[in-house]
Amino acid sequence: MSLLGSIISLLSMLSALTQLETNGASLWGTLEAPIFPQFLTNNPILNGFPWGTLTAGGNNPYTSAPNTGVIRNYDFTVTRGTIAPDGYQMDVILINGAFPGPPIEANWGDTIQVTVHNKITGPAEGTAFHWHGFLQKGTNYADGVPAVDQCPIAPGSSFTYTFQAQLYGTTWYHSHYSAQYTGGLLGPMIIHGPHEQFQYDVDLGPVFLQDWFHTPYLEIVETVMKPLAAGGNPKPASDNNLINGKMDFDCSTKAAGDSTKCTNNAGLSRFKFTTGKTHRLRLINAGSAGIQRFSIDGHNMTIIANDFVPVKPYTTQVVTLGIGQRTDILVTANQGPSNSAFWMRSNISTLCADANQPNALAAIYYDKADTTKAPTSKAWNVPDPGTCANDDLSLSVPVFPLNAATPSTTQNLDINFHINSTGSFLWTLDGTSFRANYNNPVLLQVEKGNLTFDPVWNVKNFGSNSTVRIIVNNPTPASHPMHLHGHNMQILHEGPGNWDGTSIVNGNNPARRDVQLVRANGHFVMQFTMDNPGVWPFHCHIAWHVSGGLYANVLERPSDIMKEGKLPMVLQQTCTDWAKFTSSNVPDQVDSGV
Ligand SMILES: *[C@@H]1O[C@H](CO)[C@@H](O)[C@H](O)[C@H]1NC(C)=O
Ligand SMILES: *[C@@H]1O[C@H](CO)[C@@H](O)[C@H](O)[C@H]1NC(C)=O
Ligand SMILES: *[C@@H]1O[C@H](CO)[C@@H](O)[C@H](O)[C@H]1NC(C)=O
Ligand SMILES: *[C@@H]1O[C@H](CO)[C@@H](O)[C@H](O)[C@H]1NC(C)=O
Ligand SMILES: *[C@@H]1O[C@H](CO)[C@@H](O)[C@H](O)[C@H]1NC(C)=O
Ligand SMILES: [Cu+2]
Repeated sequence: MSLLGSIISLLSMLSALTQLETNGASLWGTLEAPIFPQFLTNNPILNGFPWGTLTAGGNNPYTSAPNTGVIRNYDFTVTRGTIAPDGYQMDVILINGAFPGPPIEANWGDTIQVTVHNKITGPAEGTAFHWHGFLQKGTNYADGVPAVDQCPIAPGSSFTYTFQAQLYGTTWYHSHYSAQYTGGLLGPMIIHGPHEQFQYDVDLGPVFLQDWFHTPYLEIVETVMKPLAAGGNPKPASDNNLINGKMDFDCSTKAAGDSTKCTNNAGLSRFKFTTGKTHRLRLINAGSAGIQRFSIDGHNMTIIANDFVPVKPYTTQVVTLGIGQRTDILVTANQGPSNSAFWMRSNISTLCADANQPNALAAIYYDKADTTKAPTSKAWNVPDPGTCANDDLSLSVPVFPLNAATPSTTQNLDINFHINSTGSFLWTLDGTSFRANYNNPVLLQVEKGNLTFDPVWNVKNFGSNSTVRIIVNNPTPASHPMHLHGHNMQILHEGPGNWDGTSIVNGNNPARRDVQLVRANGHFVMQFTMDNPGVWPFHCHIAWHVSGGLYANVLERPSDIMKEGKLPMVLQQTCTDWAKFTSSNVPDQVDSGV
């Protein structure tokens, strides 16, 4: 019997563990989870739209964010903890005791303010939080990448991030300190905005898809970075796949490791559908390595946004998400009577990542279904094409059209790897394997007018170009979800081999998003408008690949960074606090640092 088969045969919808034991102080995955909007105490949605007459199709999202003047405050306390999301007990790091972390909710144009208290002890560890996909126009310093925007938040210290929700839709936040987010520091973000091109009845909120490892993250990073001859392995296999932080695990398999830590039937995530109504689900691949193929038995999905970009609605049975990518879908509960139940599935593509138990399940119950019973629905038969690529680029047509302007500069940034002289496997972008200097953030150095960088910081200075086109050739046997901070990339082309130098898909309105998969032995071509002075990471979002150096810093309009004036003094304070911490604790930076 397959692993999944044995899990289903063990399956009872009665969990063997409490919610506190599996997910700490989180309600995600339970029938008690809130629907949205929920947390907006001052909720202008209830009495008219805060974005007024702005529409998704009629206003340029990059220049027309409203300024609501509303501040959404969140307070995050980060501590170590022990939970068993899938029944296998793990030492993790938690935000306010919850896994996944608490949702952040705001309206387009609100200011989000999050204070992060680093209470990680035993042992102490730095941290820094990134807000994935936000433009951070005028607030580059709030982007949260250690060694780029700030020094790590030292244990015992706090840091407040303040930035505007300049785009809207679905995203997530996560630690950008080493591979720390894979140990638990992550959570969803929902930004409400105009959606006149589609309507729905119920916003079910985030659906976190996450490959899960039964080894603490730091141990995995050590294995990834170790010389190959000493047991190094740059491709660790995941142990399970979670939906909203939950899945069962079969403790009788040899992957179970320490069986004293393992409990069967930890409990699956459950969702409630209202019969006849249309539901919005916000899919987020928040994992470490695996590509997710998401589907709901018996139901079509209508795709309405990819990353922070509303798209012309299109229908599909399966959607593919690389790490960091989001897809918002609409699903109508019209495939049976009101006591129906169906499986939600998310499969890790095993042709693209090693996974011991790749297939995640969650239960969807129509209103009158018996929630103590497991669904019995059959999966769509849509075989994995095995390309490790995103779905057809031509389908993703932004609601607000922007054409592909002629670039003022074009640069190749090839992906590759090598084994260094001491035997470790390292990834390179444009020939350099990135390594962070936690004590000397790039942005702080640029502000002082020093544009001479350590070569291992892999800084690409694009000066004052208007539009930059980047060709990423990937002659490696692995696919990579490539993420650019501070921008939506226009994705001009994607495919096997090298780019032919001319082909562009939907040139008058190409797809835009902030993460794009480049397939194994393939390429992608993207461009972005240089309208956001700053230092913007461009990197692979596979945790183990960025640990291995698959990362560059895009430097945009440095003279404008200097002109913009002084950075908040609290940034320099992070370095003072970090220097103080490291004078008595020497952190062992085993990986690239980001
Ligand atoms: C799903 O969509 C396809 C078109 O893409 C259509 O032919 C089919 O009838 C739909 N199925 C359901 C169950 O809605
Ligand atoms: C996911 O995996 C299950 C179990 O192997 C399979 O039945 C199903 O068809 C797969 N779904 C997709 C969309 O590949
Ligand atoms: C090779 O890479 C590993 C991992 O980053 C590092 O610890 C080691 O110092 C590197 N060797 C050399 C000679 O730089
Ligand atoms: C500029 O920064 C580089 C890299 O951090 C450093 O080596 C150099 O000394 C700095 N130059 C000046 C003039 O401060
Ligand atoms: C544009 O970018 C290229 C690097 O691709 C750089 O050499 C050039 O100086 C930049 N041009 C301007 C006007 O800054
Ligand atoms: Cu990668």
